[in-house]
Amino acid sequence: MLATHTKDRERMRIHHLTRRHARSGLLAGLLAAASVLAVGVTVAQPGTAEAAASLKSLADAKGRDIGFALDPNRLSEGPYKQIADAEFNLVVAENAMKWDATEPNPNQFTFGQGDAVVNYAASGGKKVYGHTLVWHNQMPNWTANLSGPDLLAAMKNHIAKVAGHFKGKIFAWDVVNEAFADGGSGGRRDSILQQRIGNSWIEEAFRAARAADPGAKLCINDYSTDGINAKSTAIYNLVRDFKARGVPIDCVGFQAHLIIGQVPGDMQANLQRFADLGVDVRVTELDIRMSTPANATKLATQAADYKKVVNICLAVARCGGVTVWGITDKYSWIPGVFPGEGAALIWDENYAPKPAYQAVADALGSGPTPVPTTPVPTTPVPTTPVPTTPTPTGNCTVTYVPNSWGNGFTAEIRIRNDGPNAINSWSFGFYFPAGQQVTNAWNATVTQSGTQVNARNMSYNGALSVGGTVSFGFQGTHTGSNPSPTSFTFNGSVCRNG
Ligand code: 9MR
Repeated sequence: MLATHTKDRERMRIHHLTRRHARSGLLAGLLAAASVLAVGVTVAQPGTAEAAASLKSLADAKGRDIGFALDPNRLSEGPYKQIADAEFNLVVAENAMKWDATEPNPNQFTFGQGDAVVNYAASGGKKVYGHTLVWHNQMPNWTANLSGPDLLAAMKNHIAKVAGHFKGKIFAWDVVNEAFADGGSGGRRDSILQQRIGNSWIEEAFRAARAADPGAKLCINDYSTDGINAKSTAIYNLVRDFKARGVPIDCVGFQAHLIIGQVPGDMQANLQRFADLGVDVRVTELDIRMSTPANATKLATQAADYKKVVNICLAVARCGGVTVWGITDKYSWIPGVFPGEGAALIWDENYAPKPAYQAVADALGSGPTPVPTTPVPTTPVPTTPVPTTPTPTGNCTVTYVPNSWGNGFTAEIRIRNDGPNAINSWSFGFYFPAGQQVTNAWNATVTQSGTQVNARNMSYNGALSVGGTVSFGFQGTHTGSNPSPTSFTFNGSVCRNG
């Protein structure tokens, strides 16, 4: 069932990719502009995010990588950068190092965006995973009409120049991406590389990459290969053949673009069988999508799935780590390719950590409970680090007191700002567990979308000192049972329940 589902979706995905890519520049600009308006000016708080436990510190302690796909243009957005800085020890370029981005015209190279990724990583001591030297998708137009020998020469030149340019800065490259066919054939994808160069194109690519940067590990990467199936077995056979013949290959990437509730039961066994061939493995593009809108049940399933995948990697000694394919649902590729699906990442569209954040932390950590990195709204740019209040379990405490009757209820909510900073405005969120619906509110502007509720301050109660409290309330309807929400976010931080 998974195979059929994935196959149909994949056809649609491939169909949309080119169109989506063409749109992406304009879209990026619009979204960036919109986000500044929505989020307001935010600045990183030196020291605060790093001081708290984070996914990064937990992964560092385990000696594994926790990575994310970076669009360097988003780093100007405060919350994005704050999370990127604090939560990850590995960076991969979401698009900046692909063939169309780096060689838009024959033998003319543009490394500005790729260099921005490398420089960002270097500034924060993060590893860079290279993605990707050769992929049938996002090839520049000029390659479309090349003959077999010319395409092979162009591919080898591309690899030599790109891997050469980044030599010494990339610890591992996806040399070849998505070279195998969907479905059960176990064959190669029918790409122009395959058609014009023939079977040898993959090993030619790996040999060229080794020559260009002998210090980088060389990986093959693909999707729908997370479990044991015809496609993953085809890659398994290729790796075994390369090893036997001395063709350079060091690692295999499993993208893990998954659907909630569908982590393959044999994923660990699959990664292990590759590791047993003598290559490293890693989860390279993890996201776990659902039909939208999200609700508490789907988010709980998603959290359990994230935890499973991280645990699978941790259980395989040669699994280098897990990379998530983006930070926030706001910029995920999924809704544009799978309409009606999304919410696949671990921070939501407002940068609030979802249950999956804690699940990843739980899987990674035996240490202290991490405080999720969240945007900290501020107006003045502080000249010195803001003193932190020691609040290891969160930045806020919430009491939620419902008063129910028949099919109606009111709820009074009291929030304490536990720091680290005084704030000038707030946004508060939760999910209703049983179909409740807000009808009117006081002391806050409350909106509801599906089961998701968001409250924002009024003009008179946005400012809260550290230790300060604010209360608001609302009236609503329920369908007979009125269980209280269990998890609340306040300016993106998960709160303690008081
Ligand atoms: O996330 C990427 C998106 O921004 C691009 O428009 C798209 C173009 O094809 O590629 C996306 O990333 C893909 C990755 O490079 C390879 N595996 C599948 C990813 C999602 O499509």
